Amino acid sequence: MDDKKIIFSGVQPSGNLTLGNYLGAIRNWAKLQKDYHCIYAMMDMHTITVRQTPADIRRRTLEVLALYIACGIDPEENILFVQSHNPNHAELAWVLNCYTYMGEMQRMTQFKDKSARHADNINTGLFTYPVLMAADILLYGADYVPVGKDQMQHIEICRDIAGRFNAIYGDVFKIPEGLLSKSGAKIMSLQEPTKKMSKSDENPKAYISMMDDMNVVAKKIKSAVTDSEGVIEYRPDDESKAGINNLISIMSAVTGKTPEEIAGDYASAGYGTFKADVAEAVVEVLAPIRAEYDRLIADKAYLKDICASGAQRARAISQRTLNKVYKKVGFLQL
Ligand code: AQP
Repeated sequence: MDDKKIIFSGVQPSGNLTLGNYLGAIRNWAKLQKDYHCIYAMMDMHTITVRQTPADIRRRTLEVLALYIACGIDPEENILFVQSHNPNHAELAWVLNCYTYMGEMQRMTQFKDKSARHADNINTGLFTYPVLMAADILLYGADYVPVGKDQMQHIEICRDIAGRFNAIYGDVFKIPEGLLSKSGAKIMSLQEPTKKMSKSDENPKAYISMMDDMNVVAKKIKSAVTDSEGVIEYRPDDESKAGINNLISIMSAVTGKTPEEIAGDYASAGYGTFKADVAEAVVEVLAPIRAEYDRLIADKAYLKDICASGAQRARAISQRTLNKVYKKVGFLQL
């Protein structure tokens, strides 16, 4: 093995991927593949922390893989696999559960949000989701985990769990670092811009799906909630400007200009003109990805082959970590 560092990340096939998933995560993964050994998974085990339709998870798992590739991730250079195809994730998660405190999990923002949204199904899987996520990362000795801002708290807890384990048993786990993208790290809902854009939002107008037709993408941006002030200024700390701040952030992420430059460009423009230009810029980025996705998703056999070889490679790497952990905690080795 050369001295390239290791990257691990993944997306849950819990809905159609959004512009937030793309700008906050996947787009950066493609950029990292030249300089790192990258392992990217379809995190199907995480999806069942919330009730799902089984056929949808199955279908979306291949859709997510096709999107990864359509976004420029090379399936030969990187390891792409389905989380549930590698049982080591569940096995390490169990061990780590025994080194994680209830109080730590109770503090997790995502647990609080999701248990409020799914009050009829506050299951222990939802509670211990960050422990499974810690196992996902630690199994591969990942140096960096590129994520959106919403997941940084889970990276912190992963570091705490790994550090605690190492303090007892010696240097078993590499302590990973979260990697935030420079722009697009938190794209907000188009309808409630103080909330993050989520693929499982009940209101489809709140998110831009990577599966939306381009005219739908444009329509959603044009009907994004803004304010009545009529001024295009970037004021990230002013909640009343959350809608305009979000559109500026999206424009910044797709054009590479800074939010201040964009606000300057549109200082004398109306919201209608600005929204039309944001829509055009987003469509310009998404349309070629969508065309490539349509081509890839037609070839299920190719996608399944990638899953099979990815799982084999992922198992080989992660087995070494799991063996070490089992030995350290005292499980009999034959
Ligand atoms: N709105 C967002 N802005 C920037 N980054 C985002 N990510 C998610 N939403 C945004 C990043 O995408 C990666 C994959 O996320 P995930 O699918 O594992 O789960 P999530 O963070 O819970 O995303 P969703 O869309 O909100 O899913 P649901 O609705 O199923 O809970 C992560 O790196 C995340 O930070």
